[in-house]
Amino acid sequence: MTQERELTSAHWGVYEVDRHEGRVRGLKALAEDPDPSPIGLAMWDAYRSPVRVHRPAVRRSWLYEGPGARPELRGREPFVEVEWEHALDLVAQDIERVRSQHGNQAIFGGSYGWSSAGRFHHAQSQVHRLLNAVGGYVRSVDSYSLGAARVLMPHVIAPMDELMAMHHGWDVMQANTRLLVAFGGIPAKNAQVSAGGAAEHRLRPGLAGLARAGCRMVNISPVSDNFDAPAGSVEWIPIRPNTDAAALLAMAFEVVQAGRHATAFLQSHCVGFDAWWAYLNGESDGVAKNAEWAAGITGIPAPVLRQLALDMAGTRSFVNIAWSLQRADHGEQPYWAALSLASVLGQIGLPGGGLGVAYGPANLMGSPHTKFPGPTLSQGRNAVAAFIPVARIADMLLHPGARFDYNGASHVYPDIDLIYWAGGNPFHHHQDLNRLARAWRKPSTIIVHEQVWNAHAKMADIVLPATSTLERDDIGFATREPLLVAMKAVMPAPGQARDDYAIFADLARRLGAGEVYTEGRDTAQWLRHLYEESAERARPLGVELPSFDDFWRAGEFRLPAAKQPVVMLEAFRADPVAHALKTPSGRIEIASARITGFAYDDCPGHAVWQAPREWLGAAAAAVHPLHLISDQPHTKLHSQLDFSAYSLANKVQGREPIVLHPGDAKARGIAAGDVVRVFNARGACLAGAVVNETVMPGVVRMSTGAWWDPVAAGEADTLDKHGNPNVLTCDQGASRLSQGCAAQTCLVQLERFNGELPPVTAYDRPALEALDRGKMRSSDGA
Ligand SMILES: Nc1nc2c(c(=O)[nH]1)N[C@H]1C(S)=C(S)[C@@H](COP(=O)(O)OP(=O)(O)OC[C@H]3O[C@@H](n4cnc5c(=O)[nH]c(N)nc54)[C@H](O)[C@@H]3O)O[C@H]1N2
Ligand SMILES: Nc1nc2c(c(=O)[nH]1)N[C@H]1C(S)=C(S)[C@@H](COP(=O)(O)OP(=O)(O)OC[C@H]3O[C@@H](n4cnc5c(=O)[nH]c(N)nc54)[C@H](O)[C@@H]3O)O[C@H]1N2
Ligand SMILES: [Mo]
Repeated sequence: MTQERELTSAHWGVYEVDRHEGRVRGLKALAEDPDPSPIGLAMWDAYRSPVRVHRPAVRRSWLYEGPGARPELRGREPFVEVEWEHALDLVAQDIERVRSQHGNQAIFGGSYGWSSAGRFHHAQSQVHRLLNAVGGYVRSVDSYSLGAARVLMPHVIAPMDELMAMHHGWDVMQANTRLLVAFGGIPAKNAQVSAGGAAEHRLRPGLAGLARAGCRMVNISPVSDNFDAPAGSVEWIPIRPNTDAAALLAMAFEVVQAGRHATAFLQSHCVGFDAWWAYLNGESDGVAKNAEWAAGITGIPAPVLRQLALDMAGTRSFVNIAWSLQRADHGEQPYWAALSLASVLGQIGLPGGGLGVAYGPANLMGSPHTKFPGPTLSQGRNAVAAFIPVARIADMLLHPGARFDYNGASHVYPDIDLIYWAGGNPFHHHQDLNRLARAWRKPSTIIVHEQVWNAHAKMADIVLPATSTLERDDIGFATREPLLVAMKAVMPAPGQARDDYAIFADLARRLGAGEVYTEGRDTAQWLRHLYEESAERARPLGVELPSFDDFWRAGEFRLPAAKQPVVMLEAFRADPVAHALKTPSGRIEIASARITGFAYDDCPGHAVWQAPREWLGAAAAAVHPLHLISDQPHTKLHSQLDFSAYSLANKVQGREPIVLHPGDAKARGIAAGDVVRVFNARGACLAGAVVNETVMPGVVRMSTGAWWDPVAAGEADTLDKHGNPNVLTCDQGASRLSQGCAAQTCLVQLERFNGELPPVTAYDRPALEALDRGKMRSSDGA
């Protein structure tokens, strides 16, 4: 095999390296990708930006006064650039300090985030492996993506990862589905990504095919521009944010009331329908959950909802539910209600029927390709038992020793003295950033590996510069994608940046765990080893990989497509005994005895409507009358590449755009292009007004991703000049069951910003100083 083209992989896609007479000129779209993402093309220029971290750097007070010195100055005082050897000695000494003084349970290595696409240089796996090699760390469980659903769904149907990987292929949908009802749209912007790299962007062609096949498509959503089917093929039904559970309950009620429910399926494949029906028809609380009831909550006219429910019962129908719906207070309920509605309709397991969780959030769903176990780095064993649900990080730091509920048990927040983070950005992703900034003062030491001087790096004590995916060899692979990619370095690392692996290998040696961490392999040997392990696992599935040398020479390997069309839950439908689910009953649990047993007031034993803390029907809406949706950005992945030309071109006067309805703009004297101040009791930020009717009145939409940029650097409770919606969002768990991220439950007010416009400084480097050896403490050794 010889190499015909040179490929690289990012979460946004597989790209071709554009090489001319030996010199790389940039990246270009993969020839066979039907809908390539422009985001990744921006990597080539962006990774040479001056915002990259070039040298190891230590916060001044921490360096000269020691761990724990003046934590309130994080983000505000200069960094001192030091040699690699010095920096690694400091990190190693501090890990030893914490281990001997407090034990490994004082080290937080949750380190949540996506980092880069290659499967070996996956920063999070690397940091977990390092910390496990030296005695373990406090970990985080679940994700910001799917906090509520990851905990709920295994109790009532199946783990989310299994469900996501078994969606009907788009071909199956096109051949069978006649009515597709989506809650929260099916946006191509989100399906640009798949963790590890999408080689074939299928969403837009998939929806176009559905339209051609005459499938009726309905979008129940507070915004209209999130369903990327051809123009004119989608009916939009606006819904008040966070009220979807009420709509779903009413749809189920109307189907049963009309006698159109699938009694046989409910008997053979489900448990708990009777208990749920007692609630739906008002036996248990005196309120029938009919379409009129739901209209008062959701704003959807009762006849519209009733007719839609009956239409679903009358044809091959599918209900799709975006992940954003569960990223909310009581976020379990729309998921459980959608599953219960799909069960009442009885089409789960039929081609093109049932429930999707979901088409849209990533490219994975709808793939016709074989599920194949790709290369993964083992993280080792963690000797520390303590953990937190991922979005409870500020609670943990603020309330060490306090108890919290999670998934049927009570746990205690550990007392953290050292945070070690690689491959994620909490000052982008966490809710109520002002609260996080206060919580961030708790530990004595915060160590971060970063590529760029974002807020996360600036808020650390020790910053170690990491390479990007274009600067190192790796293997690119994403679940149910067609290509395995030999990612070869195409540009030099900037300054003294090093691979996370190389950093951790040197650190492990200092901590006496060099052999455990590296197993004696360098990067090239690891790539070969991971590839060969993966080839072993593929063989029983009938997938024969070429030798590593052949793969590396060819630069890519095309995986075979699945032999059969993929039909979601087909086997379970055909034989619910032989293919029982992993739920306690082996069936779909419309009511769950186990969850009932947890006795949580905020998540009872079947799907219910409970008003969220903040919504348009809440009393608080009198003061903060707009519901803020902070969705995923179409110009980047989270905060990654926020500084790229492609992302910057989308900003309004340098601020993140906020979309508002013309009526809401007019009432506040706001015109398109104005800078506005968005605020509530938790915080305030600037944003750039975009005025149109893609959002319903009372709703504003600002995507995540803008780097946090407070007017007083690093300081909580000052205006964010740039537009990170997380200064506004609420940092409380979805429920006692999941403790999931509830970012979409958020009321705000906004006004025109008339003051002098402060410049955006998010992409500036912090002040950097040279080492002053005279100031070093004698014990520092270096
Ligand atoms: N309001 C609101 N907030 C949200 C959400 C929302 O919907 N609304 N969504 C949530 C969701 S679903 C998610 S997944 C999170 C996103 O979570 P984030 O943590 O914000 O996003 P990531 O893309 O994971 O961040 C990756 C970070 O790792 C760095 N990085 C990339 N490659 C490497 C590498 O090789 N080595 C090292 N050391 N670093 C690297 C990047 O520079 C970047 O800072 O945000 C959550 N926050
Ligand atoms: N380009 C790009 N793609 C991404 C990401 C990215 O950062 N950039 N992030 C990736 C990650 S980590 C994740 S977890 C997924 C997330 O995938 P999702 O969570 O599904 O994505 P969102 O864009 O937050 O929300 C989807 C839609 O739901 C709507 N919505 C919000 N609240 C409600 C509600 O209460 N009811 C209804 N009916 N609709 C509502 C929003 O308007 C939005 O259009 O996306 C992935 N894809
Ligand atoms: Mo996510």
